[in-house]
Amino acid sequence: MSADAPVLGRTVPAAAAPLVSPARAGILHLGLGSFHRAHQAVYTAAALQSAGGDWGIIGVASRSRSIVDALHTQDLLYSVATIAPESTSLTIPGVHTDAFVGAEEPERVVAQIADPGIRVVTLTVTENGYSYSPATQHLDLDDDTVRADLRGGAPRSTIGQLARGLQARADAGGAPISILSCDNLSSNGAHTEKLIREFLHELPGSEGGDALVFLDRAVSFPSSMVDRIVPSTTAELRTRVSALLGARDDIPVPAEPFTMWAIEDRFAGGRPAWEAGGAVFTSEVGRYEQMKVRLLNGTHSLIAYLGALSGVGTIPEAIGLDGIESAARTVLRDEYEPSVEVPSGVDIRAYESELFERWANSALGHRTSQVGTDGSVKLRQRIPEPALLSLRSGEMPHLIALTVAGYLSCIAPLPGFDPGRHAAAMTDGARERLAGLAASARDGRELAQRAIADLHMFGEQLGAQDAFITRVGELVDTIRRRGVNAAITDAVSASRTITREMQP
Ligand code: CS2
Repeated sequence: MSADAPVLGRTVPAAAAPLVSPARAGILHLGLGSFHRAHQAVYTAAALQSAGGDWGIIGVASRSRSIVDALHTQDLLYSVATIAPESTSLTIPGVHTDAFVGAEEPERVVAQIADPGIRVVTLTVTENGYSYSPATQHLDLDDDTVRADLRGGAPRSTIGQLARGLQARADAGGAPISILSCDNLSSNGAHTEKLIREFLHELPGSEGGDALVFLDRAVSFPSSMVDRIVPSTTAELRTRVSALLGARDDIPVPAEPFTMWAIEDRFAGGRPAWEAGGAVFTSEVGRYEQMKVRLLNGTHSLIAYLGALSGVGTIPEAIGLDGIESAARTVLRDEYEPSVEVPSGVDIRAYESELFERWANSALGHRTSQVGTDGSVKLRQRIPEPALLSLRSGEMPHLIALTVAGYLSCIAPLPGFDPGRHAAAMTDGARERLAGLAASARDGRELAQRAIADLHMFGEQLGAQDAFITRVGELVDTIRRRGVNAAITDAVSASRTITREMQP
């Protein structure tokens, strides 16, 4: 496709037409990244196609002007490229009615939340975006942005924007609304509600009082579990999609064919018919979250760190290595699965074998560095509880320990160890701090002690488990001295020994 091809837009003929073209918005979405565009946007388009309704989406990018500019240039259209191993198909959801940058127009975020036409606010702001302090287990009152938001003025944090928006909505008549978190956090609805309430309680005097009464009366916070693997877009995909489309699309989103959304059906102000796109409304969202965050995400982290340390750039390449596949099967069956209550009607064996097919989708090109990014926040959701369950029943979770050892080796390599370029490409808010600890650590045990026990990276309870910390330290040393394959063999065979000993 030549650079002067027509740019995708509502009046530009293209091989795929937008599925819908809503006149009015009913949803405000915070976090206009690729995941939202390949997930909630697609479900919302299906809902509008099947049942209509004023459920267009106003998309708010936290900081990125480039996505907002590109969307406006393309009449708010973009394609989702569904990439199966043998074929790629294109869909243009067409559900967005506007887009802007939250950091540039925070007052507009507040005004939109107050607008009675908006009845659902959806969020994909990542695990990092909730201003939550794991140390206090409350809203992070040491965070400068949160403190500034509490003092007044235009709010910059997501929780500040939501709380100020709900205050303004209460003042404007208090029409019912739902706040729907779509991030990989357990009990994400209750978590979001707790943080917003804490923000309102922290306001001086009785300033937050009316909003708190409004929350009791007319605001709901359903939990939801979201699932679809969405890699970062690439120049190659832009070219391929533009050629298939016959029009230039600068912001296509690649996604796997699999998609899942489990939602608690508690919507104070109504909701789109998302079931038309296959969403499951269920009272068992907690079970779905647990299953997904541990089996998919927990194992994904293991594959990403071991893969990067093996020198491979993508998840399919990593799971294609025998040692990593065997480590992934072992962690799933022996360490994650026993900690999960399977939702009714889900066939866990089928779910697991589908996971291996999804990870092996080589056409998708999902990068180990993408999954390995932000491990300091992601792993906290994925590993402490299953690890503690194993430890309390007298077993060592060797593969979870290996996941942590892989993470530390990638982000905080001990002096003299080079984890390679895929590990170097992982970004992490804790990298500098951990690298500082690693620089003066004598060995893996000392590094693990500092990260897990002193810093409480995975919470206080795991920080008190000496045997686990020692095991992580040993595996860090094995990776450094004998290589990642030796560490995989060691962890998998130690885990098999336990399993055999337990058999009658
Ligand atoms: C991945 C997830 O980057 C990661 O940590 O585990 O983004 C994963 O691809 C999605 O949760 C799949 O739904």
